[in-house]
Amino acid sequence: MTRPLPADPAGARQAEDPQQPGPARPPERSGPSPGAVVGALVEQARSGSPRAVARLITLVEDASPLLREVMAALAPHAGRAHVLGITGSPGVGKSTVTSALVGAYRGRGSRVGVLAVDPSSPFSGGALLGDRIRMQQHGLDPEVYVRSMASRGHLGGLSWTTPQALRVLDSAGCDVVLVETVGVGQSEVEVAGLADTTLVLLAPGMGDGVQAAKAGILEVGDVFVVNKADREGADVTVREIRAMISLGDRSEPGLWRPPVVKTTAVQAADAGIAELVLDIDRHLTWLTSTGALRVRRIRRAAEEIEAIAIQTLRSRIEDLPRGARLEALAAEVVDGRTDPYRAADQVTAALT
Ligand SMILES: Nc1nc2c(ncn2[C@@H]2O[C@H](COP(=O)(O)OP(=O)(O)OP(=O)(O)O)[C@@H](O)[C@H]2O)c(=O)[nH]1
Ligand SMILES: [Mg+2]
Repeated sequence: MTRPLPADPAGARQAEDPQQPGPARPPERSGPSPGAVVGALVEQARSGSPRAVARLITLVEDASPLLREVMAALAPHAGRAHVLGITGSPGVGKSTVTSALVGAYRGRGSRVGVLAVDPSSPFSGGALLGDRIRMQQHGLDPEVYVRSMASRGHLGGLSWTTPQALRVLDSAGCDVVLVETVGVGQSEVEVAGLADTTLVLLAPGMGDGVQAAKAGILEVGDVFVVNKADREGADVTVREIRAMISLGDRSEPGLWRPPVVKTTAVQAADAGIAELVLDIDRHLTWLTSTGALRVRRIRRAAEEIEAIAIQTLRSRIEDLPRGARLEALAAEVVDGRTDPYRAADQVTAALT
């Protein structure tokens, strides 16, 4: 499916492209200003260059000082992509369903972005998603951008890098962006915070229904997918999920009632995928017509702003002058010369 975005290691970047806006390049050197370089990169990304998109996402991962300009240049173009979050237990078929969805969206001419967050299966080079053979069929498709990211980067993970990478893919003109996260810990709840539409995948016979209820993902699912429907027990799982959904408080008029779709993503025929796409479309229509889309996106942007602000404060704390330095204060706390509250007051006072 997909052509993986070029890995773009730092060394190769510098050697290949004299315009590469890496942080190592001193601004006073002659040549285009960082602003001009960012502008050119954003233009290239928007006109469909996978390489430019890859570079912009690398700037996100590197927390490059250029990000501020990148995001300013991208801002007017944001908000057009339908962001789909895909979550579920390891091995349930998230990558395979993602591949099938990419195929379906490409079939109607959409430009598609895929972010795989913390994939448990190896995800590099040509071996992208679960269904490698199908992937290779789309290997030369420049309208599909795929990138895998570690969820716990040095800046605190999903809450920081993933929304920024999403922003790049969205502003680069993707009609749909699929975000795959492994359903362990908090990531499914976090991905629901990012997505316009959250797909929760389950498989028959894994006790997934019960697990889903325990993990709280019944609340975050907008569309439930019982994948591996070729296996025994799929209908039982569908019934279980339907029953659990109807126990929730979502059946009031005007509220979205999450559909449960059966898929068999490994078959060439992609059983259920067309229906899944229709349900995803219906959800987008519901989001738009009720104003829920704007509410979700405002909440998402608020989290983004907060994450950036916290990050800024954190680095300013690290840069504090000697007297208020965190370690010095910590030593005073350890020695009993002050308490953590008074120490924290000193830190915050020094920030203003
Ligand atoms: N029988 C059957 N197997 C499937 C189906 N969908 C996926 N699989 C298989 O299930 C295995 C796991 O699929 P993946 O798509 O890698 O699952 P995943 O949820 O992305 O896995 P992780 O990213 O490792 O959590 C692969 O061997 C797939 O070929 C299906 O509909 N039916
Ligand atoms: Mg996967």
